[in-house]
Formats: sequence, C-alpha cells, structure tokens
Amino acid sequence: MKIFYSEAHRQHYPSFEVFDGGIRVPYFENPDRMDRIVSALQKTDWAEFSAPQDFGLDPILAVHDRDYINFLASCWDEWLASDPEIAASPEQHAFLPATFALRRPARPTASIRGRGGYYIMDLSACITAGTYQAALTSANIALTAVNSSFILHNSSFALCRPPGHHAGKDYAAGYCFINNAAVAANWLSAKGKVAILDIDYHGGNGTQDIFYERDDVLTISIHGDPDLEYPHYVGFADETGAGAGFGFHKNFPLPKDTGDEGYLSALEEALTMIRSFTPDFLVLSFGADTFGDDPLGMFHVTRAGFSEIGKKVAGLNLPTAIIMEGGYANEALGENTVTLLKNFK
Ligand code: OKP
Ligand code: ZN
Repeated sequence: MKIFYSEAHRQHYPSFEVFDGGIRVPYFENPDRMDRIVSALQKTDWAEFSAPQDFGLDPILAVHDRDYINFLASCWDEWLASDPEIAASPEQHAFLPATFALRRPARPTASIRGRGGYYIMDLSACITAGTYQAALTSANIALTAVNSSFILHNSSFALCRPPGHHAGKDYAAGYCFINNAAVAANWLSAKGKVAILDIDYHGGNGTQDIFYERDDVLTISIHGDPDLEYPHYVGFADETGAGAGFGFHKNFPLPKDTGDEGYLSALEEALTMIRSFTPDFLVLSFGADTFGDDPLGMFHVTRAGFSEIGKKVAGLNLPTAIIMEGGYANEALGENTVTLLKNFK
C-alpha cells in the first residue's frame, strides 16, 4: 500500500493546549503520534512510503475562505510583531486568543487577537512558527493520496498531521487548520462521486459544515454524542444536510462506553447508506481515538474491533484514501493503525 508522508509536520509542535477549567496540558496532538505509526508501518512488508506532491493553493481555496488561509499564513509573524515580550521568548508561546466571536454576525476585526477569536473555535488549535507550512503539507498528503488512489484504482494511506476534520471553511478547531479530507474529497469530486466516512471518535464538524448543502458528496460521521463530547454543538442525529444537501449528511452520535458491538452496528448502517449512494470513491477520515485506552475518548473499541472495522469498510470494494485524523494512545497507535490498514488493498 502506498503511504504518503512528510516530515513537515514536525514544524507544528505547540508545547501546550488548554483543557476545560483552564488547565494547561502538554499538546496531545504531538509528533510522537506519527513516529509510532511510521515505525509500526516499517515493520510490515507492504508499506511503501512516498513524499506528497505539491498541488498549490487552488484546491485548498476551493474549500477554505481566502482570508482565513491568509490569517493562518501570517498569524505567527503578526503575533510576534504584536508584543516585544512575546518576540523575546517565542518558544514559550503559542498563538491562542483569549476572546472568541460568539454567534454571528461577527467580523474578523483588524488586530491579530481579533482575527484569532474569529477564526479559531477552541483552545486546542494552537498556532506556532511552523503550523501553516505543516498544515499545507498535510493537505498535500491527502491530495496526493486521493490522486494516487484514483489513478491506480486502489487504496492508499495519507499520514496527515496536523489532522483536519474539525476545520471548517473559515475556522480552525480541535488540532485542525486545513480540512485535509474535505480538500481532497472536493478536489476528487470533479472526477467522480465521493463519499466521506469519518470514524474518528470526535464528530467531524468541519467536514459536515463544508459539504452540508451539497448532494454530490455524501458525508457520514460516527462519534461520541455531542451531548457529552467535543465539539459539543454539532454532530447531532437530526442534522442531515440542508437545501440540495438535505439527506446527504448523517451523524451517528453514540453513547459513552460504546464498545465493538455498538460501534459495528452503527458502522453497518453507515455502510448501507454509502452503498446506496453508489460512490466511485471513498475518503475515510480515520481516528484511532475510539480505542479503549485513548486519553481523549470514552469508547472501548478494541484492536480486534479495528480489524473488523477495516474489514467492513474495505468490503465496500471502493478505491479508498484513508486520511489520518486523531488517536492519542500513542503506545497503541501504530499497531491500531496498521491493524485497520492491512484490510485494504
Ligand atoms: C481532535 B480529533 C478535552 C477538550 C477537547 C479537543 C479535542 C480535539 C480532538 N477536554 N479538546 O478529532 O481527534
Ligand atoms: Zn478525535
């Protein structure tokens, strides 16, 4: 299997994020996650690593707002320029605004802090010196994977970091800046009919928002119920698309403590919907944070569960680009990922 990967992610490594209650914790979405997956893949005899191609900004701007992307591009430099004390010790900082735009209408006001609270949804999408470059490369990894899978009519793995599924057209959220899966799926949708299945533990709000009014890309997310879980305000069962897109989005919010059995039965329903949509191509947003030991998830999917999930999704017999999203039980992350991937050809 072709694995698309780049070392560019290392440039994006905030040292902390802020949890509910104001508690500062080491950044969970860290480079070690990739190291674990790469080393597990290197132990197999089927992983074929390649670097991403550069597709330029056009496919990204086809999904994201230009001013938002400009904000990501210049944020760090503007932040340093805004305060000499910050510039004096950049390594102690991450760009993290303290005031957010609550409900619309709001506008991205001129200051870097004012744009921060407008374009960022929470305290986990910290921006540092290398964030923009890492995010661009991550999107190119996803684009390269869909392009490769489309041409070769097989499956591929986009080892993306930072992840993407919480990022919307004009906002960053939940460790995500550019929605890799959405950019790749949108790019591919010009060539064929695409479905996106999001099996990260957290609801794929960004992907949901981006395709919400479209009927040409089916989006489905299986995740922890937003009544108890991040992203808290989106991902409910009654959100099924709008306008032309009505009926082309589906959420499966599942309760705390969902195990293999509950998970697989929701997956079965999702796969039935995908089959009746008759796509040419599948984009699988894969997060391993449904795993029992994940520090950010409350499901109990087992390693055998990942094998079963992989088998069932691969059973769609569609060329599939598997796009890495979350997963924070780093010691288990490599094996869990390989266990899911090895079902795909
Ligand atoms: C990103 B992905 C935890 C606060 C939530 C954000 C989680 C983002 C998950 N107390 N922090 O979907 O894996
Ligand atoms: Zn997640």
